[in-house]
Amino acid sequence: MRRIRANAIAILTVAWILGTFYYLWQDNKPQSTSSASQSRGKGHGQKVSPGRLEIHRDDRTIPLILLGTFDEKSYLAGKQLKPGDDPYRDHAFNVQESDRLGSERAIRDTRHYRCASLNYDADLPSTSIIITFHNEARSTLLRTIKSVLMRSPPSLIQEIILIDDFSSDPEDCQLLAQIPKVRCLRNGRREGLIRSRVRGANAASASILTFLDSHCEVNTDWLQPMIQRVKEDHTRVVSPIIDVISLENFAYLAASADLRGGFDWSLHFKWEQIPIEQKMARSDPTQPIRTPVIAGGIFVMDKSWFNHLGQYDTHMDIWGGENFELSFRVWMCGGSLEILPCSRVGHVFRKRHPYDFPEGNALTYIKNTRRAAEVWMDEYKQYYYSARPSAQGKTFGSIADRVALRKRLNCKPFRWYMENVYPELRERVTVKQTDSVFSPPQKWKPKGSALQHLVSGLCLDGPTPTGSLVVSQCRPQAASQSWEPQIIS
Ligand code: UD2
Ligand code: MN
Repeated sequence: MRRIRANAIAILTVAWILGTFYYLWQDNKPQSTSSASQSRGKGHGQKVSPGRLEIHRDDRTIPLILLGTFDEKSYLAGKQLKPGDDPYRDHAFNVQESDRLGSERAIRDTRHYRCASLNYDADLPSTSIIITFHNEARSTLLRTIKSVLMRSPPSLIQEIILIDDFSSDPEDCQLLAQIPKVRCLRNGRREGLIRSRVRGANAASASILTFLDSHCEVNTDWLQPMIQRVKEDHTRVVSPIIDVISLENFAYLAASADLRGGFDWSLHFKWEQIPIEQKMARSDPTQPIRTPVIAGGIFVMDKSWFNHLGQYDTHMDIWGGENFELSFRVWMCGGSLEILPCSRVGHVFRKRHPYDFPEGNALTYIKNTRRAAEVWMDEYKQYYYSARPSAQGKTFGSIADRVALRKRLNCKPFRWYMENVYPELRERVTVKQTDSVFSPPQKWKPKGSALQHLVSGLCLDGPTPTGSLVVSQCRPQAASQSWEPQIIS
């Protein structure tokens, strides 16, 4: 008996020692990007894991030659927070903390460790980086630029085009043009990010476009995986995993690698888990993740493909909705969207817009998303109106040129997108009928769905005494106007 007990203790001791060694080994291994806590900002928050800060071997002091005659000290000193000022007021992030970090810093390499052993073509084409901004903080803008110069192979950076969207101080942009490869284009009036990006794309001299927000920090080898994918197939539009830079203390946090872009019927963007079947099928964590939509700000796209597909809808104003329009267009007109886990870019996600919208925030978002829904969503646009009743009756301008574009490009119907790219959206259909909201059966295919003319205020009504169906003014509570979707095969 005593012998058995001694053996058990010995086995437990060995197991404990082995466990301790395994734990230490795991901790020393390059970090993968499992999620721990959650941080959200305007629907763009991602799951993050804080992890350790490691000085990365590629982070060297930037050779002076890369900055040319640019005097970064006086540039940063030119705009300082005054004592007593609210550090969140102008940028909706803690600018004091950003200024304290200065123009560059080491960040943790947040990629899966297997990414480091991937190889890319030696002759990848170069890219024009396009960054539009309106009243960006100097320290975040400069860190974005310097991170690009420091963490990209120089031969891949053709130029960095800044579009100053009529910021209050023209020098924010102009002074940066002293940095070699950096160009500054200033709008003569506020255009919004959509028209500004088109201006930048038109000015670009490289065959590949790379869009970035003005408060990013790119991570190790961020660019090569994206350019490689686009080089192999020019119809691919690719994004990195977008890591989180804390708006409070500017900590660089790894985002989960299991997320893709999604949305609900109100055209509200959200990060969502990759469907379980796809997750199970992913044996290689370095493989691209198909995504129904991209967040919008950070992506790489072939320039001739961008032009062929109609750039952006330039009647969209200021901010919002352009990511849906672009995503639907790419998928439905012959391309694809993917997130590349081996490319990581940090971004400061905010909880509010720090800038004004001349027509108001809500109206602008409605105008932009209505344009996307009207041009691309076919009969499914009724679910958009159902989820966003306030969009009804709001002006959105003429969409004739975008409808003509869709026809010219011979794009597939939205139903194809629903069935092939984002079938999960179907399960989320909620149709407002009278006062109740109901969800359709799980396997419901919205072919010939119950009709409700939400725009005109007319509803499908019936059956009449003669057994026919009519369209009449919507009456809440009217049983004759209450419909359920049915499967029509
Ligand atoms: C996200 C995208 C953003 C854009 C937006 C939807 C990411 C990381 N960000 O919002 O790129 O697709 O969704 O429209 O995916 N800006 C201008 N002029 C303006 C307003 C904004 O140049 O009138 C600039 C701004 O300085 C920034 C960029 O546009 O560099 C995006 O604006 P944001 O950072 O406020 O948008 P964000 O990240 O909330
Ligand atoms: Mn942003």
